[in-house]
Amino acid sequence: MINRKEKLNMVKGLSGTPETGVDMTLSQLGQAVVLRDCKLVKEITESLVKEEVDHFQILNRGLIPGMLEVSERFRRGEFFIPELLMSSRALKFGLNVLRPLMRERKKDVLGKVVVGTVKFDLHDIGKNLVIILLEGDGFEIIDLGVDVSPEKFVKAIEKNEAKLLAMSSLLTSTMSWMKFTIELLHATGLTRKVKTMVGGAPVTPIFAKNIGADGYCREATSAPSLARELLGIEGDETTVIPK
Ligand code: B12
Repeated sequence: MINRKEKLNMVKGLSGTPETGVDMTLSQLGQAVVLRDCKLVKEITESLVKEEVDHFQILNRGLIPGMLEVSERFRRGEFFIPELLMSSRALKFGLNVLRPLMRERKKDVLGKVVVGTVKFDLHDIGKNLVIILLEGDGFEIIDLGVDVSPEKFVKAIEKNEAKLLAMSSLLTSTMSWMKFTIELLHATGLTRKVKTMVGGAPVTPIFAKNIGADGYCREATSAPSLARELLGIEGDETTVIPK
């Protein structure tokens, strides 16, 4: 039976270059996501927390690069859907360790954000990354899940008095539901109260501009700074769509 230390030594780390200390462990965490090893992901995340490594570092330099590497390998045809789903499950083991700690740390809520994948679309891996990053940054999240209709988005915004709506779409055939949702926000007068941001692989800055979204970012990692910028909190390297 191999113990954890031996197993860790066998995990090379994501980047090819030699690393030491925390850098190496973060890199190994990413590799454990790629290897779809739920137990190892949990163990490495817990050990990094114990070493008092910043939770954002664990996410941004460990778990998320691991998941992005998996989607890249999928794109290259090296991985298939089962691998992708198993890695996403492994990622959740890490997120489950971090989530309660991140919630505990960020007591001051920056604002409520309604998040969901649009109508007829069941993809949620990217959306869930956006959620954990926004939540970790101090936003309160109302997660509507997948296959969310414009009416459901509007109801949740009204009920929760949310300041921001974040929509995800992974299918070209469902992207137009972002547009329909923004149209409904206009019709109900909610655009005066709520900002919108959109993302997902097929979404582009031009599409975001054309449908009247307030912001777009390609990667989940930029979502917190875009959200802050849209709400006038602070922000930098993201795209607020000029009207
Ligand atoms: C996993 C997957 C599935 C899983 C979904 C499981 C789940 N729980 O999500 C399952 C097997 C269910 C599935 C089903 C289908 N899928 Co699929 N799926 C994928 C796959 C392989 C990976 C998507 C993924 O999770 N990537 C990893 C995450 C991390 O990346 P991401 O989602 O892009 O998110 C990143 C950014 O886009 C961004 N982001 C995402 N959302 C948001 C939101 C905001 C606000 C912001 C700021 C950022 C942001 O942040 C993330 C990290 O940076 C892609 C192929 C691919 N390479 O993308 C196809 C893909 C999206 N699927 C595709 C298709 C066609 C389908 C099906 C129609 C297949 C079928 N014939 O049944 C069904 C549709 C089901 C439905 N109604 O939704 C096509 C879409 C083609 C198109 N352009 O329309 C793709 C591109 C595959 C392909 N090459 O053909 N799929």
